[in-house]
Amino acid sequence: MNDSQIVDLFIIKALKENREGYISGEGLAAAASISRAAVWKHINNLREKGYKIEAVSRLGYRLTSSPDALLPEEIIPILKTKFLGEKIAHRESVDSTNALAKSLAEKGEREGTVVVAEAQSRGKGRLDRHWSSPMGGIWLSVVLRPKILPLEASRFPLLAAVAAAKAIEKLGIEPEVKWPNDILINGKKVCGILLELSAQADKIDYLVIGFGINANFKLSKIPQEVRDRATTLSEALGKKIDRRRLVADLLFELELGYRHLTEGGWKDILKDWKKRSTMLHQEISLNTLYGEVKGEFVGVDDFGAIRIKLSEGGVKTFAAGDVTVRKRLT
Ligand code: BT5
Repeated sequence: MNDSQIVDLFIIKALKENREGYISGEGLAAAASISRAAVWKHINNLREKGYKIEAVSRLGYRLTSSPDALLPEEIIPILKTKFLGEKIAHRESVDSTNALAKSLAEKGEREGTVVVAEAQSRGKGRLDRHWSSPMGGIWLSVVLRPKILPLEASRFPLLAAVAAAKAIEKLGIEPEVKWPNDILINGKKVCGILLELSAQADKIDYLVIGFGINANFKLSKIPQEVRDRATTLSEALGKKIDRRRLVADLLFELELGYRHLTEGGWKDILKDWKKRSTMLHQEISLNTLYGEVKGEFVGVDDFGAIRIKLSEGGVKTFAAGDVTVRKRLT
């Protein structure tokens, strides 16, 4: 974060703590160790971001409303993380937060940086599928640099799904996880996760984990063919959610899980994931790049791959694919 952003954060915090009254420009300048002209510049900058700040001569400034946006000024003060989200790059609109996070990571961006956008024009799913990303959702990517073998990276979609599910549960909803990277509510997709990485043979340069959470928008904002299999948190709850709180909870859960994973806690993460899976032990079909396989979903292996007891006999493991339930066995 640069000095100017730190001052913005400081001013917003001071204004929020004094909503009832006015803070003088002089007082703000002294507290932030900047000139009164600089205070004026920062106030204007914050107004451009959507903050409504009243200015009354001889009295000073008063915050009358904050924008409904995932601005660092809104998220950082409520974060409970140690390093995740220390730096947040916010965009009104971007092609893809994963693409931006990757280009920042290529330039050496440190671990824990978050990219978040109000809308995406070219949101990505797996296999270059399109991810609909209208205003009101949470389109967010995290840069990580784990010291693990590239082969262990396939644990991250499950780790991320558990973190997102736990954050959503705080809203009083019981979501389910769907292998490998989806979160569903009543069988409909509310969140998708996209993991991208850059690695050498024995070392990960960086990982980008992208979360697409359908938070506060009407389903009519996404294409018909997607709509039937999708839902939003506001639809599930019948009211808008506080997106800032959800982002803070998600980053907290992700950091907790990440630390646990690097300390050897994979088994617990998998247990947490399985607890939230309703497809385990069901008859499923898995669509892979090499065709369709059918059988019972019997488990997830040590590297996050799906294990299927094939209808024609034997158990096989698959690293990628799309699952559909064919028959509920229980
Ligand atoms: C995913 O892919 O589920 C991963 C989605 C990750 C999106 C995030 S947003 C922030 C970050 N930046 C990015 O550019 N991407 C990540 P997959 O399992 O392949 O699912 C894609 C399929 O989900 C599409 O083919 C549609 O059928 C469906 N879909 C598209 N948009 C959707 C939405 N908003 N809600 C529910 N389903 C959707």
